[in-house]
Amino acid sequence: MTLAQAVDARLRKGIGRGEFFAVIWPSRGQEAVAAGVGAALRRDDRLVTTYRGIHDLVGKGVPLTEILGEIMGKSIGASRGKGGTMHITAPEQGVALTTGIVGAGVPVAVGLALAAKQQGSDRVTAVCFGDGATNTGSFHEGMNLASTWQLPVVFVCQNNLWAEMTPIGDTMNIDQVVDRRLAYAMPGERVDGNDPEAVHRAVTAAVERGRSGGGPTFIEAVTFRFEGHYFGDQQKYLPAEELAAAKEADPIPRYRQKLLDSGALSADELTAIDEDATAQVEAALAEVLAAPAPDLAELDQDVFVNMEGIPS
Ligand SMILES: Cc1ncc(C[n+]2csc(CCOP(=O)(O)OP(=O)(O)O)c2C)c(N)n1
Repeated sequence: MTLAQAVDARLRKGIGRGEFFAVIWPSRGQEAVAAGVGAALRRDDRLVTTYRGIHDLVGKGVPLTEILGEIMGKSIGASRGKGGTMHITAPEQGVALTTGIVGAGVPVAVGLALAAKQQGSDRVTAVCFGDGATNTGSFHEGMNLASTWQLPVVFVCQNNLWAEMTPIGDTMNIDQVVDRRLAYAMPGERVDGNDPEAVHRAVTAAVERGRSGGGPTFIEAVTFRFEGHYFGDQQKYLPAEELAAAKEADPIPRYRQKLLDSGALSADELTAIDEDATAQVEAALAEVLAAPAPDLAELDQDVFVNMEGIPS
């Protein structure tokens, strides 16, 4: 959680003061979901997420140089600097892709899970998306096939209550996104997405179900995005009281307090974790800023795979 927050904060600071150029959709506020999902997955389990998924990549263990490098178009980026925030792939950590097409990650995740099943692998695929994505056809098509074929997919809706500048109540006539699973006879639950332990518990159970052949699960993690849709979004459409109330439930100070109250960690230990996160981000950033842009000669490399000879 802390590391994801540090990455987001440093990116916003650097872009804001013109230190570097990057386009981001801030994940501040949603870190507990990423931490709970990432900690519940095995390294070889697959993850598909969105443009807002930088926190998810951190949670899955993608090296910071690869994340920051890709966002800044550098050759050391996960996609060699040619994909940007919306096209990050990190196969060694099981990250199949981030996507800017709302809902499009869902059928990709279903395909990855189908491949695992056909290969006899016990790999599970988790897919993160927003509440708005659950209004798309691709979401429903993916849910239907995952259920029909009982595929090992964990659907994680990071419900931050807004889709761009539109509140959730303007686009769906249901009280809870989790109810959408009922149309596909899929098990699932709605959890507090600002509680990393609640997310972790739910995703762990879902992963076990998928791994043991029990099929897909749908999890709705209710959270909030504090910084608007994109970096620079003034959020004039967002009622100030709603933002203030959401910040009351900020997962980072809340979990810090919980760890202190339970005696799990001391204030000094928590401060050391914060300092370590900041140091990791600064070290990665220095490396990224010093790295070159991709060479023009490799412009058309890694953009096409010849499938000849690859078994279907
Ligand atoms: C298929 C498609 N339709 C519309 C858009 C434009 N668009 C970009 S983000 C967004 C809102 C998505 O909201 P949600 O799924 O809740 O995710 P969040 O941004 O809140 O994380 C929209 C409509 C798009 N990128 N792709």
